[in-house]
Amino acid sequence: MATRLITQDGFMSVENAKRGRFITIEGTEGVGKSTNVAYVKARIEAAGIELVLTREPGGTALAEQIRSMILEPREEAIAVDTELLLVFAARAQHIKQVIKPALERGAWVLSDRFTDATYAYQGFGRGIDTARIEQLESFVQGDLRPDLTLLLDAPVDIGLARASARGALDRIEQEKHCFFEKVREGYHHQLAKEPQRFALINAEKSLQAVEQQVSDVVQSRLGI
Ligand code: Z5A
Repeated sequence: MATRLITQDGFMSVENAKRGRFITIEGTEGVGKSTNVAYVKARIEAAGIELVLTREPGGTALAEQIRSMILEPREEAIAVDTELLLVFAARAQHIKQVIKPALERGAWVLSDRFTDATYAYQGFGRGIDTARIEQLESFVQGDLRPDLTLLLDAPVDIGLARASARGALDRIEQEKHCFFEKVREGYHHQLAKEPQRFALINAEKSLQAVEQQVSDVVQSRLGI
């Protein structure tokens, strides 16, 4: 029996023993996240499971506005702390309005990026102290962490070539090559910290070979 609670800020919270699964997909630019998100979504839905597909930064109207603030190229340089706080402001809204309610009613949530991206981009890429990110992570997320994270990994040059073939680059995509090398290192650091949560996918291979690896992970880790 679900217990319905109204939290201090007026959002509905349903405490339910049958929490859904929270799956995230991560990686540097152009490694194939969007492509593989579509594949995982199709697998979950084919298993008859309710799925909420979402992304970060974004996932709600307000969080999507914050995404535009973060990604649109602009004259004024954004301070690294501002960028970090914007990412977590969007995440707070996303969690409250979308992720938690879905998980609590038993739906699965598949997010194109989540907090590992903050450790990789703002932590390793921008050089913000990891301890500061950890503080914000516990403040905004409490104990919410993904159950499974697919890390698509490929050399930076390959991903950037795939991404730039698509057209105009956003503010972060305009960073230099060495920035993305640090981001990739950040993802490997996250993987080493929590190997049991991650599934490492070699995204350098052909689309078909990548999909096969993702399919194996979906079967072995999610049982579908
Ligand atoms: N960001 C942050 O800084 N901090 C945070 O906490 C969070 C995010 C959450 C969000 O962008 C930006 O926000 C991101 C980090 C920052 N940085 N930037 N910019 P995003 O996630 O929406 O977009 P992205 O990272 O730039 O992803 P992308 O460029 O859309 O790439 P993708 O989704 O990984 O790739 P794709 O669109 O699936 O594939 C790219 C192309 O390659 C496409 O034509 C595919 O057909 C092709 N492709 C894919 N796989 C293959 C293989 N295996 N072989 C050949 N071709 C392939």
